[in-house]
Amino acid sequence: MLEYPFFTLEKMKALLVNPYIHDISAYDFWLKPVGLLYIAQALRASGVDLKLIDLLDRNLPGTDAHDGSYGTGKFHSEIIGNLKAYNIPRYIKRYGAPLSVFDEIDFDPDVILVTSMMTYWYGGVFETIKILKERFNAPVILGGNYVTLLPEHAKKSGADFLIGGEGIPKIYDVLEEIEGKKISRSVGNDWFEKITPDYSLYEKLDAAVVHTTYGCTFRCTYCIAWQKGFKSRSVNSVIEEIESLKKMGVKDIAFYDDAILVDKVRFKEILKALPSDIRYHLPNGIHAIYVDEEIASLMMEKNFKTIRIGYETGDPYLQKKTGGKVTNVAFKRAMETLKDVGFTNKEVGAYLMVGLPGQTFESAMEDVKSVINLGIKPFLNEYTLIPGSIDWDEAVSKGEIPEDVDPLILKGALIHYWWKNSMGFKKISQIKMQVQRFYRSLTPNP
Ligand code: B12
Ligand code: SF4
Repeated sequence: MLEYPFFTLEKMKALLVNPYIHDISAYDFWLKPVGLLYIAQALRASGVDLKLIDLLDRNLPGTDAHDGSYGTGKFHSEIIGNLKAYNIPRYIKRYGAPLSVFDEIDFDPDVILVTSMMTYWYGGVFETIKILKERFNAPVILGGNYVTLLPEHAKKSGADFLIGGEGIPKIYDVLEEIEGKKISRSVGNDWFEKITPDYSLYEKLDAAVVHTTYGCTFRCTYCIAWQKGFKSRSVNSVIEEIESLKKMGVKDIAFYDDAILVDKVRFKEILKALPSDIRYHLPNGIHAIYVDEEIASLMMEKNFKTIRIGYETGDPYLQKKTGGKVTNVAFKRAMETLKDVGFTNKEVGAYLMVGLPGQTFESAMEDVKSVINLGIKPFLNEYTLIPGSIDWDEAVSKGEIPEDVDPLILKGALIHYWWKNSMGFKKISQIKMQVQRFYRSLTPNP
């Protein structure tokens, strides 16, 4: 447990904001602004007064958000625009609480910290900052994934300070600049072991996200998680965090790790020590190559309700070319192992990517069939070209993508309308229809 040191920032008030999403679709898969909640804990330890507005919190008053299963659910949303300028027949919506929530805020911050996640969600970040600037007279610091990947673009956000990368310890430097005095630095590069996300900022919390590792040891060409390096926490700190979430009334915990199975010995120890009476979820694809019988049985015993495996493509050439995290043999073996201990397609699903550069319609269709034949649900991810990824660098250097492209239209569901390296949205729609037919076949006729 962290010992809170002598405070030097006791009077500073920070408003923490998880911004709106502007997108054509969005769903709450246990979404929590984990990075911002880590920053919050670091600042709390320095004596800062904190208030959180999580605009994506479905428990906020005035929303018509709906609950789905196990703590997931639909966001409140409003149509705010369209994509006619790009010849794409889709509407843009604002996802998150109605604008009236800003009238309810009874807090006068000295500084405002805004987080960001997907690069293509920048519109929601910009709008949120604009509202905050109109409502409060305080400098805005913007951090998170979008700033890390697109620092130049983020200069247009309206924020006064941008912090890319891990955020700790840089946040102290920026607060010192704003305050003009020294701050007690409670954590440094060791933040991942020493602190946990500050969930006490939520009035009502049914579900929470936990990270047991940060970053990834693989190096896939379409991903950027590996650029974060790799850190892993001690078993004790993970279990302590989950025990305290349980005391707060949390019923569902989603692990958001990129590479939770990489150290199998450690993960098995975590599984053995996991508290009961909680449902566990692995929504972020796990690595097939590390699934073994003991892991599968422990996950069954410990009430894992959502397991997703990152299969992406069954084309051996593309598997290798994109980073080699999975093979067909490893995938099949992992599926059999999970089924042998009693998991069914209710819990287990495979992520399949569609629209990868070089992927044919026929091979993607084949992948859907082979996943269904294994008795597993396919979950399609339309390929997103991520700024800063190896694929991005290649596409920009070959002139296939203008470097100043609007990040919004790189999003999976949009890039396939226009990018010549993709099989195209018409073919992707056919693959989606195939998957929908399968889903309908699972629903009993009334
Ligand atoms: C969990 C996760 C998911 C979850 C939930 C996503 C969601 N809707 O929130 C699931 C599994 C559902 C998911 C799905 C997808 N994801 Co995802 N996902 C992640 C993941 C693994 C973790 C994010 C996280 O919680 N990190 C942990 C926290 C602690 O780190 P952090 O957020 O970066 O915060 C740190 C710093 O940024 C900083 N910081 C953060 N906020 C602030 C604020 C301030 C003020 C400061 C100073 C600092 C600061 O401090 C923190 C501590 O160091 C990231 C990869 C990654 N490793 O980050 C990908 C990632 C965000 N996802 C990505 C993608 C592409 C997707 C999908 C589109 C995949 C697909 N093709 O379908 C889907 C679409 C999701 C959707 N539409 O919602 C990409 C995003 C690329 C982009 N263009 O931005 C990432 C980066 C992974 C990748 N493939 O490279 N995802
Ligand atoms: S796709 Fe998965 S395995 Fe590959 S680098 Fe990203 S997180 Fe790691």
